[in-house]
Amino acid sequence: MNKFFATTPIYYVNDAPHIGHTYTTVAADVITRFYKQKGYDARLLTGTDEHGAKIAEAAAKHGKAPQEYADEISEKFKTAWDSLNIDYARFIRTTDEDHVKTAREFFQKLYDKGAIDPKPRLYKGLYCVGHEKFMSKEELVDGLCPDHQTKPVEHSEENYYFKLSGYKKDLEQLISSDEIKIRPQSRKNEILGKLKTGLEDISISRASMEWGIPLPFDKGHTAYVWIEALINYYTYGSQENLWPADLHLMAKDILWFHALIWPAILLAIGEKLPKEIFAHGFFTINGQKMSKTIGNVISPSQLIEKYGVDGTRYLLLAAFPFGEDGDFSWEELDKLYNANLANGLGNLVARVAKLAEKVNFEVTQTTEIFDPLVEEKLTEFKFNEALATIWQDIAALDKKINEIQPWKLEETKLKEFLSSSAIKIRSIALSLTPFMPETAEKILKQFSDQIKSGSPLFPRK
Ligand code: ME8
Repeated sequence: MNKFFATTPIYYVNDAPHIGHTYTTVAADVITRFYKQKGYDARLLTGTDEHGAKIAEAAAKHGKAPQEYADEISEKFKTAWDSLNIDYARFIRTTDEDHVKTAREFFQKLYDKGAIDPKPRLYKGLYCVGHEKFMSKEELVDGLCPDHQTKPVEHSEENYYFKLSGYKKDLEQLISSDEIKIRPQSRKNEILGKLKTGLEDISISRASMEWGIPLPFDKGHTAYVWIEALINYYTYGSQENLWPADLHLMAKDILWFHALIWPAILLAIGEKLPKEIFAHGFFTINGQKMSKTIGNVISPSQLIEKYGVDGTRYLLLAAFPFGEDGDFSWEELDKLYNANLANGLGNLVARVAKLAEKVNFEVTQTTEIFDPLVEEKLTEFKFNEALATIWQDIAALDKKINEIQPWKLEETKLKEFLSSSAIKIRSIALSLTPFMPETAEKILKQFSDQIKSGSPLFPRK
């Protein structure tokens, strides 16, 4: 059996999940469900990133121990993904015992292979806790991290170093040849461009950060949280015989870690490399960056409450091209919902079902097909185009009904028309399955045997 192993980033547990995390997770779920539908052993790994300064500080702010705080927030992510029908194979936490064990073994291997300098040395730098990374002076704006509006911490301590600089040539070759496929193409070019300017060795341990995994070869240090977090993919993948990953999905903010540091440390221990890394865009809300201070953070439960589970899944991926930056606003989402779900799909299904019910129409042929164009778009991560393709079919059938006016046809002709319409609707539902699994199932059920009118799929807003 072919396998398909996809991952989302593991999200920080400093705060509850929002629409940003939801976006990536829904996209990853749609892709994984699509491969499953094609007959692959398709698995999705998601979870939470729980060690390091960012989490320790958030916990302290709430007067809690890091583990207690991580338990609480991690549960919120899990609940959110469950309520959104995310079909993950494993929800991994970096505090899980098996991950801690794998991470320690991984660091030991890096050390034994000579990829880590044998002795720590002084590292000085400006550390942004929000990013959990060092920032160069050029990246700062007026001395502040432009993403978090915070002043980075001056850091000066003995750290172990990973010899990243030695992997420049290999990485250039692997990335330019698509052996590690980085997409969209523009991001690949960006990474290759950055690579040209050179790679520096990186610090991979902390001497003063207790909330982390102690290094197996020096208990006085904990593992740098980013390296430890990346290993989560390997914890699950190697255990399940799924390594290498077929797809790491994320936004562009963390592509650097996935496209360069992650392959380098895998190369260092002689492991296989991920096949594809896809970085989608970053979106804003009403043109503004999402932030607690502005008060425009949208939670997955707010979306579900308003649009339902499948409505939310649809709207996130239909709103703008995947890969590019975009913008969400409640007004736009309402508009899309009414036009394409309440009208569009919902209306078409109700219309045909009503006609069929009147004449006791029974579906005898179930020859639906998954639209090959939708399949093509999905393999290229063009979610909004895949959906647009399905909605063209919806519009075409709607138009045909308006033209033919089947309610004026005599019964045999009407039944012929219903028969071909039912097959089209079933095909639409089949192609919709990875996006809107519950709705698709409902439609397929309704359009089998004797068709009956049902309650509206998407009540109008
Ligand atoms: O970076 N637009 O976790 P994180 C699009 N723990 N996507 C967004 C978004 C937005 N406005 N906001 C968040 C971390 N995301 C690390 C990852 S992996 C080994 C460790 C999504 O909680 C997007 O997927 O900051 C982005 O890459 C991710 O959330 C960052 O999540």
